[in-house]
Amino acid sequence: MRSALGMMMLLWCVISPLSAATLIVDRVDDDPAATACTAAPDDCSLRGATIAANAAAGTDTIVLSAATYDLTVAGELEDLSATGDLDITDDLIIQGAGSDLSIIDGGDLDRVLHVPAFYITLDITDLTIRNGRAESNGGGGGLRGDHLTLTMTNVVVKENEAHNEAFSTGSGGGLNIRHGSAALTNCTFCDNFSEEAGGGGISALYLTSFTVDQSTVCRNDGGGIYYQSTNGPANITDTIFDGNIATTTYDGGGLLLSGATEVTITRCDFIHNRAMWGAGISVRNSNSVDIIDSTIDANGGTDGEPNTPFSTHRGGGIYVYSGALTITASTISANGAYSGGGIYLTEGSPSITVLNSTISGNSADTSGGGVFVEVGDVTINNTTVTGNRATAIEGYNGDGGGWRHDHDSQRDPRREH
Ligand SMILES: [Ca+2]
Ligand SMILES: [Ca+2]
Ligand SMILES: [Ca+2]
Ligand SMILES: [Ca+2]
Repeated sequence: MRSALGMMMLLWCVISPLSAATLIVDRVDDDPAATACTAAPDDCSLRGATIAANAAAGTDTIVLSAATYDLTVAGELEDLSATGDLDITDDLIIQGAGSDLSIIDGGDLDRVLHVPAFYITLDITDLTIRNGRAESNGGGGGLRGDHLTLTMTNVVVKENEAHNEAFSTGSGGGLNIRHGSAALTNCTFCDNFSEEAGGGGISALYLTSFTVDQSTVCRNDGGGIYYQSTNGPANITDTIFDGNIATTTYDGGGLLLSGATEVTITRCDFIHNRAMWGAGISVRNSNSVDIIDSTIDANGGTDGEPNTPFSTHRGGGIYVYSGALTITASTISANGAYSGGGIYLTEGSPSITVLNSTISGNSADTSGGGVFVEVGDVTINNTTVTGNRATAIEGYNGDGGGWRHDHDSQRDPRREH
């Protein structure tokens, strides 16, 4: 007969979770059979470790060396890590040796990482995800997940592609996450591509929390970040959006907010981004958007060919279609567009408040060098508007060098005045 202590120990063993394993990857090939991951050498590939971590209950940790791990087993539309993308179906930590030292390379065969199961927690640290390619299967060339609790720290996501995704869902060349949350710290999302749906770097939809801190979003084609959520706050801090272009969506070169609330952008730089509307930032149907201590400089510009992403039609710095935006202690400078070089407010009757800021050196080829208010309300306080220009190109008047204001939202927008 067992003692009471023995029974308690037995019970403890039954109800306690299995101890999570640390799976040390010790070979760089892509063999799905290398799942043992024991102390013996050469028995643990990254794909094998992923399969083993999925099979064992608990939050396992996969540890990578300073090496390049090429994914070479072709076969997309597969969700058990046997082929194509590495599919993660259980809570997992992936720990690299350094963001530029441990590299997972998708070889353009499929996306790199996929979380096909819901309500997974995934923590990725100190590695690079590159050369993923999502082809008609949900976007997210680097990483794709729904209802995912994602933490990425010191991670580079570059040169991934997403193709043929419907506009309504967003595509996300580097990262596509829907529902759940994402916390991205000291990450780099650069040189990714989204063919149709936006979010060349990141597409983040319906999240309960979205934080981007001390990160770089650069040279993504399809726009830098596409964000849509009314489920919780987004905080983007100390992050640089540089050289992104919205070639496919035409909207929001650096950042596209569409149907978002509680978005706070603090100490960020938006520079050299391009789009047809809102080369730096585009705001559509989004409320409680705050831009604080930020710089929006040298975005947009025109090249004599209107209505291309390389030649900004409206809103070199910021385009606001609808919603409410507050800009505080920020600089909007040297941006260019055909209309509204710095800021353009249009037909959804947005309202913006500009406090303690500078709007300078912006230019329009037609009207509203600094600000063009087609329809909407502007409250401006303690702000410098200086050195902006509206030049007349052929067939247009150049008016409102600093400011052109056509209609307040309360007025009949059809009335000329
Ligand atoms: Ca081993
Ligand atoms: Ca596990
Ligand atoms: Ca998959
Ligand atoms: Ca797969």
